[in-house]
Amino acid sequence: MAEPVIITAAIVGAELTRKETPYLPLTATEIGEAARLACEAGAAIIHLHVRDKKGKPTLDLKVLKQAIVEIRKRCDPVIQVSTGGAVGDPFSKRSAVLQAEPEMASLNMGTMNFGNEIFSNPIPFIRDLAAEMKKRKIRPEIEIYDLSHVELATQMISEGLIEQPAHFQFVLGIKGGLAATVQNLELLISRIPKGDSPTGSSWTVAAVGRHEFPMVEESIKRGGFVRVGLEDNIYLEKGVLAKGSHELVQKAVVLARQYGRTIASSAQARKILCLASG
Ligand code: KMH
Ligand code: ZN
Repeated sequence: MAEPVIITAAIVGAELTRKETPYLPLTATEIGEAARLACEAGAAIIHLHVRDKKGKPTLDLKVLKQAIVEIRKRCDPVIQVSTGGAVGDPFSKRSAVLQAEPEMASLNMGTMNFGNEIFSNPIPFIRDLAAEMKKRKIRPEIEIYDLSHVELATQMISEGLIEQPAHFQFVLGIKGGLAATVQNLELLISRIPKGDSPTGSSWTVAAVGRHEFPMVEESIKRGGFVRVGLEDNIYLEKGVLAKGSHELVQKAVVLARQYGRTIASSAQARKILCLASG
């Protein structure tokens, strides 16, 4: 029997602006509301970036903590903070978000072209982040954009720097990373360590733009988990803007049910992902 589908909602992101969609939440209150709607729709995890007063991406700890407070007032998702930040953010600030003591954080596994920019993740920085997460009992979500990232993660798992069972996210369709194809997804699934737990490593898929839902479906079919949300895709259908990440979560829920999968609550997600709070 496949496990319930853990749905992550990436509700803010760091690249998107209100020019692309008026539905992007920016303030702590808006982020809290967007999280509430996403959770009511079926999200168990909120992947979190935050914005400053001008709507620009920020890693300011105060702003981050305020958004977490507003989310916690309304709902109880697993909060996964981004250590990726925005392209070009300094490493020190990207590490400092761990001081917010989230249950999970993203761990990006390599320097790469990211659209027309460079997303910088040198190995010493990745290792420092992983060590800090381990120390603070924050579960990493290992962000995989390329096969080489799986190789590095596997090495870090074998060293004990990332604890098993590891949790992977396959980010597909970024210009500079692996394309969002079934062949690439199957390759990645076949290459992640099986782990010590009965279920082995867990994995989820985030595909960008028009690839989001085709890859959600492929993941659901194969027993995986999914991520949707404005960070990755702003359209519900071709030419129809989603009025928030919750509409994308609702669509993922419908797809999951079509394949006989149930939807994980945040309590189930905490157990499945072996979070400290689970
Ligand atoms: N904004 C991207 C450069 C993460 O959250 O860890 C990186 C990103 C990944 O969004
Ligand atoms: Zn992100």
